[in-house]
Amino acid sequence: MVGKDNLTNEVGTGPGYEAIIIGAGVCGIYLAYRLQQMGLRFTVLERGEDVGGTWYWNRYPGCRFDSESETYGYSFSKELLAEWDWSERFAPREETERYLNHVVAKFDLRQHMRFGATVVSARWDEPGCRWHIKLEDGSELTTRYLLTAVGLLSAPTPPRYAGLETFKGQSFHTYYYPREGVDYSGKRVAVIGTGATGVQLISAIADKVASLTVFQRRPNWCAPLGNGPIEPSEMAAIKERYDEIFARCRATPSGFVHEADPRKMFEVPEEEREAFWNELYNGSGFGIWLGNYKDVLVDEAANAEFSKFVERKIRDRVKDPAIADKLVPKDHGFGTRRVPMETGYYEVYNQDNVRLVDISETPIETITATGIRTVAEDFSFDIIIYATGFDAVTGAFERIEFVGADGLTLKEKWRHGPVAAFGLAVAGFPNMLTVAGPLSGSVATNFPRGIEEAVDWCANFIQHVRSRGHERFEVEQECETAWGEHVQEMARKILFAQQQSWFTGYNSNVDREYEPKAIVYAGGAQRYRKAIGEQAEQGYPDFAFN
Ligand code: NA7
Repeated sequence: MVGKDNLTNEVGTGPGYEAIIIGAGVCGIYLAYRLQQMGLRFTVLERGEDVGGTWYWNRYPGCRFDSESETYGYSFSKELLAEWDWSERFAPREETERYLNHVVAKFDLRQHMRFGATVVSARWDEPGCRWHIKLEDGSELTTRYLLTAVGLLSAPTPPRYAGLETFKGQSFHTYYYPREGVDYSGKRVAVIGTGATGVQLISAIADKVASLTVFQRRPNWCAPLGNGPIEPSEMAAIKERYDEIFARCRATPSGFVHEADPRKMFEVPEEEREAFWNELYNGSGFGIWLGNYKDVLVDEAANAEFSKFVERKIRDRVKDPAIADKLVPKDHGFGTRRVPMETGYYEVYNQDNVRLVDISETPIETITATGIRTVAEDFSFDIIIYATGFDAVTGAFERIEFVGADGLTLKEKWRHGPVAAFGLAVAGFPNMLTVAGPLSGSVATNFPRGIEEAVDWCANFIQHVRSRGHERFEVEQECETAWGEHVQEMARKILFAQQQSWFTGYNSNVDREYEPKAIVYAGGAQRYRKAIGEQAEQGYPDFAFN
């Protein structure tokens, strides 16, 4: 669909846009709302055929929030909050997609959006003081400001096994799950990957397939989601409490309702500790991760103790001790990588039709025409599903060729790891804001809570620039460097910094020219809010304006 604005703004045929937003997911939608309110001439370019980003693409069974539903909606409109009912504590994908469509319709944002619009390059034109944008379909647009809302987990990475193209059955990455659905009845299905996605998918399809073979390289620490319906009376009560709920989210480092227990684990008697942990395990959401004793994610001894507790749970739930043993992570402690939340995941391995193949012991050699060959065995499948993750945070940027003021590409600039002041602005890339980009405080949080603040900051910033008649802004190099150091310093304080996970830029299917290091801000939402808030209050001292 082509929005009405777009027809007059091809290069040479109109004045160009004041702003272009790339992406119509959770972040791009709210950005569009803010720019529309400010009266900018703008468009949103979206690769998908409709709105939703993550919630548009990931159509695999079991895909749902790990955020409490009532904390995931936008908070900017009381009317919107009052009219939307969530049906489950952790809403399924379909419901979130409906919600985002509702928001777009309610605020009449679709008129600004262009779908099936894949940006291939964005080149800064210094004399013209604007960005030149090229789309895959050959069209070219210009804009004064470029705002990226490209998503953190939107560049999927299939594995690099030989023979991938030779498989004669059906195969796909979870991100590109077939829109028409998949018929699993009577099918022999393989799933490769056991991150948050694989865990959701495996649990959802295990009883629908003839056989399921899970190829696991490294197990993750998973914990029960505790999902359930939200009854109408409960939803009504939630609506009464929205101010309180959002205030609570603002008061926690992660933007979730969960806040760490102020006590250190070893200060608490063992019996009491065990009771608390059982409560967390039988509770819901990320409470077990973010609402644990305050030292569990920072102190190795405390972390090891809690990991032992979760290990016992896994061993209790999986009947075969040898399989249970394979499901227990040995190379990292609980919560030092992203915790997949599950519903009946471990019990799946008690089913006769499910088999776990440990590919750290027997690696995959090749994908064949009929299935998968490991060093030990030839497997035949009808369907192979790759739940192999994403080129997280930077991947979506790198598939667009951004060329900055001095001719350097963003990819080249980020070769040794991404840099961006406050995760929002990159030196050498004027008039561009990387909303929810690498090193920003919006990434490792309850996403809508994080992006609402970042979007508000960006919108106010653009307002500042326009109202003073500036044509160009660029962040100072010193600020970018200092922010990069601060990000790493914060990350060193918690245990995830050295782990191989998407928080640290690790993905075995992508070549990196840097060792794992934080690519998201781990200093907490309050610290981040303070840093960007001070910039705004002081008139953006770390930016140059012309
Ligand atoms: P993740 O968390 O990056 O998980 C990817 C999984 O796929 C993980 O178990 C990987 O094992 C495995 N993987 C990746 N490449 C391969 C190859 N080549 N062979 C075998 N196994 C492989 O991605 P998800 O999609 O699950 O979750 C991403 C985020 O989405 C999640 O954090 C939520 O925020 C939502 P490895 O650990 O690398 O050994």
